[in-house]
Amino acid sequence: MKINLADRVLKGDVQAAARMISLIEDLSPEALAEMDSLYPHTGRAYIVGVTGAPGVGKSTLTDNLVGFFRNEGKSVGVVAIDPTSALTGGAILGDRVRMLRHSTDPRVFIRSLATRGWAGGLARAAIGAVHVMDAMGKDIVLVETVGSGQVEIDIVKAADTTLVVLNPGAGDEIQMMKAGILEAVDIFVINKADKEGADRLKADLDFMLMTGTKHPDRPSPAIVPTEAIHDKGTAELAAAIAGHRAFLEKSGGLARRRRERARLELLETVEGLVKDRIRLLDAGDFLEKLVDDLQSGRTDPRRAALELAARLAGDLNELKGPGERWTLS
Ligand SMILES: Nc1nc2c(ncn2[C@@H]2O[C@H](COP(=O)(O)OP(=O)(O)O)[C@@H](O)[C@H]2O)c(=O)[nH]1
Ligand SMILES: [Mg+2]
Repeated sequence: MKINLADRVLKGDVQAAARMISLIEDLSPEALAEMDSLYPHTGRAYIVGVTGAPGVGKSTLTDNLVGFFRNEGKSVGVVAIDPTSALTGGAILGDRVRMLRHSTDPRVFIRSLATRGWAGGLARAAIGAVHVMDAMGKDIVLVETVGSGQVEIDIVKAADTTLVVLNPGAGDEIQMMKAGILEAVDIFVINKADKEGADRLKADLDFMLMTGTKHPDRPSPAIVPTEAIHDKGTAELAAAIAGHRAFLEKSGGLARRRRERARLELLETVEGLVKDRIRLLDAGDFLEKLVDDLQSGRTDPRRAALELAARLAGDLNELKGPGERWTLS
């Protein structure tokens, strides 16, 4: 008997979930069809993003939080993303080792995503993996991502609460932090508070927050010192996350954030569909012919673009039917 992958994920089947995430990671179009049937079952998990430079202690902190939430009886998913791992080689492996503590716990599901292809693909895969963990019934999904431009910003947008992890001595770093990240910070974590300069960093952050712009959906971010290697500050950090969540739920900010996320996901999916289709056209001669016409002055960019758009509309219309579904026998 064949059972759909998505149905197995919904029952919490770890193997099916792992397979599904691999398919998403490979950007397999068939995985998208499976995702269609998972999507209605998402939106229950609370998503916490953990971001910051390599080596600040994100994985150690994430591991501590997993332990804390498990003690509260919650089930937890972890998506660890490292766009730099192709260069450094060992980062993801390191994460696996650090999170080994929970790897045999059936209520913890940990998945690392390595970089494949372009950054947009990785962000898409990460958001897909979060949906899978959400649909399989995890109460909390932690998303660890290394600070690296666009991927980081995209992941940050996908979280309900975003933690930015810094270390003592990072005063200059906060000056250079990308605007897209800074605006999205809900909690600053000063990890390695055992090292010199933690108080100084806290003062720098306090000053920055005092002078920065305020946003109704964002209370001034909490600043939490931690010593992740000693599992110190974990309860305080979890309390800050719970506090932020309570604020969002009470103010209606959570619903607004999630609505904004749905909008973004819709627009990004359209963009992805159109780009993929243009790439397919690129392989044929339709595009080349338009370029010829354009170059020889037989048409103009706007007319050529409309012609291309009409062709894409026809191609995209064919995608509207129910997609192929993946099955495991
Ligand atoms: N001194 C100190 N070292 C820490 C602390 N937390 C993590 N580390 C160490 O920092 C290194 C990087 O930690 P990791 O969690 O892999 O950082 P990530 O790259 O941000 O995921 C490891 O050697 C940790 O043991 C801390 O609170 N104090
Ligand atoms: Mg890590």
